[in-house]
Amino acid sequence: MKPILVAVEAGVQRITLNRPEKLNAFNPAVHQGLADAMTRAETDATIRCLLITGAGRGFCAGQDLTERDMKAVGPIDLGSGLETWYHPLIKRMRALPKPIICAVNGVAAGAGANFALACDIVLAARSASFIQAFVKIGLVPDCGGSYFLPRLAGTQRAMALAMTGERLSAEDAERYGIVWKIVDDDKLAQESMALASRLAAGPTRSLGFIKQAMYASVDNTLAAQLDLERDLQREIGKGGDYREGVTAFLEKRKPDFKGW
Ligand code: T3D
Repeated sequence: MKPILVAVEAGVQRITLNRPEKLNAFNPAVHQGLADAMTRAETDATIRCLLITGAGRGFCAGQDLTERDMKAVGPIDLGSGLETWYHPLIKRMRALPKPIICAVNGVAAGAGANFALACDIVLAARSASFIQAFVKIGLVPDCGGSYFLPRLAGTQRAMALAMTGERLSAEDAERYGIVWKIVDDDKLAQESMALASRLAAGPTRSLGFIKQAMYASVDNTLAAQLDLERDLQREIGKGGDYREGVTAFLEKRKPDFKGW
């Protein structure tokens, strides 16, 4: 069974984590599949939106805990796995100038939860849940969790979630601002694909710039952010989609964006 399923349809690259018997836990094969999918997304101009989801009843249970040898003599170096796999993945997702939608179909735990938070828009099935499971096995949040969570939910909630490892329901995740929308379980695949298709037919370059601006704002001063907006607007104004957008408005028709 392939650990990652990839299908491209109408400009959407759908990536399905596919180890349902292990709740789609990360192992090297999953990481390699994701790295390959990212390379394709970065280089294939026909891909204009990514949609990530999980097969079976879970989204992703984080690191496959059976991969580590607890009987090993001497200290275990968990940093190298992060450097080899997780960090490049998260950085590439953030830098990709195309939207990434996550459809969280079930439990998202540990690195699986934070992988979801690294996506640009998160939809969650009503039965989904999020667990900062790290503390339960004596670890600290990784995969960007200590960066994303306080920024999305606030320090108090992030701290409590990380320290208790309590399961957060989809309803509470929506209330905390961790997910954009909750969707009934049987509608998640359809609704997430509809959103992805809509974005894939959108002004891709504009969407990439929106992503850049929103993420930069977290660390920027207002003055720096105004400068960035000016630079991005100057650049995007030279593109075909801006002309098409305004022309379509004036001609009272739907725009036909080409993604540049
Ligand atoms: O090592 C490093 O590189 C450091 C980096 C760490 C990053 C991390 O992600 S640390 C956090 C790792 N993840 C966890 O600690 C979560 C472990 N899983 C759970 O706590 C529970 O499975 C869930 C709360 C997620 C779901 O519970 P439940 O009751 O719905 O399902 P289950 O019965 O526990 O799991 C179903 C199967 O998936 C089960 O297999 P079995 O017994 O039927 O053969 C279970 O062992 C397997 N599974 C679930 N999570 C993992 C896993 N197998 C390997 N690794 C997992 N993380």
